[in-house]
Amino acid sequence: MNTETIKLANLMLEGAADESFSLLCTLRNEGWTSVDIYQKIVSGAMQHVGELWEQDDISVADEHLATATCDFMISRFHAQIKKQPSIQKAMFLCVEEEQHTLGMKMASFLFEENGWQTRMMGANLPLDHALKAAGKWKPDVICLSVTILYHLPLLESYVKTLETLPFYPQIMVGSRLLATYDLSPYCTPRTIFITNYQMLADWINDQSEGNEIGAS
Ligand code: B12
Repeated sequence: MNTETIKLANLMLEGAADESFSLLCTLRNEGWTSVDIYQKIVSGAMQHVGELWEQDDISVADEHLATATCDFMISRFHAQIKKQPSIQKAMFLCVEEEQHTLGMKMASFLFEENGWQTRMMGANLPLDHALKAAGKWKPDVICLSVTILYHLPLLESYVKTLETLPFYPQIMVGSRLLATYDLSPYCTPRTIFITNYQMLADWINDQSEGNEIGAS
């Protein structure tokens, strides 16, 4: 873990919103890409916070403060990034009971930077509501996020049900569990699995080069 990552984790643990934001801006000015800032710095810092929490070196309140500061910081950082004109549409949601949203949120920012319209439906969205919202907005891609192992059985019903929509959306799944588990038994052969933001950026670039969504 590099020094900037640890520095950011410490700033977030202090609730230092302005300084955390400035750190990301400094890295951007030094030439870091959004992909690397989100992956190496922000994700790395949150993982570090998780480790401190697991080892009982910080309290639940400390971890909540770091999470809230992170959420605010990435939104502020993304707000000042130039976006491309929007054409394609991507919708983001966590399966029911799932509260971990930061990974999915940064993924949505990368879509936006690359000229996609997005709808962030956030944590804990029941399937029937997800289905209705998607049916109305008709996104090209529906991105699902699951972090907690015991939420995995729900993933199957989300993927299979959302794929029945008549406009045939591409389903994408992002999860820290992909590093350890094969999630394909919970999905369909068409499902795309994304483990990190470079992989996502490559997939998005592939779409803008004219490859049909889902073709891989
Ligand atoms: C912040 C946090 C929380 C916050 C989340 C708030 C929020 N708004 O997100 C709160 C306090 C709510 C929380 C609650 C809990 N948490 Co928690 N949490 C974390 C922590 C510290 C950081 C998570 C994070 O944001 N990481 C940074 C992001 C960027 O990483 P990520 O989510 O993995 O995303 C990456 C990829 O997976 C991918 N990705 C993820 N989603 C998507 C979506 C798309 C479309 C794409 C393309 C990519 C993508 O992109 C990222 C690339 O790096 C982790 C520690 C850790 N190691 O991650 C624990 C952790 C995930 N939590 C854990 C646990 C146990 C819990 C609780 C059960 C604790 C409790 N007893 O209440 C609850 C469960 C809540 C629930 N029902 O969901 C465990 C999970 C263990 C496990 N094996 O399941 C962890 C690993 C901590 C630990 N070491 O024990 N948590």
